[in-house]
Amino acid sequence: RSNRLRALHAERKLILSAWLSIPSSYAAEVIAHLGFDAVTIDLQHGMIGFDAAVPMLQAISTSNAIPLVRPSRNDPAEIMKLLDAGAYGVICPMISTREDAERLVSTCRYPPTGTRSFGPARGLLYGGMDYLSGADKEMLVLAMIETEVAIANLDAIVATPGLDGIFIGPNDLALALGRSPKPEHDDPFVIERVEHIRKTAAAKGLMTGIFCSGPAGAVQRVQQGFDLITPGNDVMFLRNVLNSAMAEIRGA
Ligand code: 3PY
Ligand code: MG
Repeated sequence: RSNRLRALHAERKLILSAWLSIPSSYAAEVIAHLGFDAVTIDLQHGMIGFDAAVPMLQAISTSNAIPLVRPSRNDPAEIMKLLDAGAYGVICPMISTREDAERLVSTCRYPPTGTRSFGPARGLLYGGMDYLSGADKEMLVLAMIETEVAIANLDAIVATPGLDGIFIGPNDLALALGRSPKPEHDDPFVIERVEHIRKTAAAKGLMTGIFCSGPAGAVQRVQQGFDLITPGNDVMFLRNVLNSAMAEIRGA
């Protein structure tokens, strides 16, 4: 199975990814069928471990959305298990150095290119029996840029062979710059740093992604030129919709 996100990026089309923090295969299934291009399972800040992620990947497989994961850290063992479970891309948190980025890419590629161990259990079911021949090409590798050290090393990170893109974690990035965590910051210094990261990565032809606080923030990021947009996570949307439903009813 080819990774449609690469084709969308090549055609300069917007990629929308849902972001799951609730450990539920049913929620994953419902959200995956809404028409998102990708669905990302968040094992870093979501309430999700590997055992919960597997049925969520199975649920996403019933839709056209490409299954992505955010692992809890740049850990080859965890990332390789998630790829074996059928993830077609990795958005890895806290990539701060060239070495971090090289290790991440190597984890997602089979020898002789990388160090990924062979055993693509669900990968074969999702990707097809020719999984091995296409895996290195299909797995999308995105490095999260969200530290001050990463900004200092940005040129070296974006030049990492095999890296497909970057994904900005705006909350951690703002914190690292001494500001309060906020997806769409009003602080000019944070705004400038975010645009610097986007431009530097885009100049290398990399996919540029970012996490947003909701539809308004997402529209702003699309207009800024980001390729891969996460409009918010499941809990944020659930909370907002239920809060406004309650307010509407109680205010009637
Ligand atoms: C951040 O904003 O730091 C993220 O990692 C997005 O979830
Ligand atoms: Mg973060």
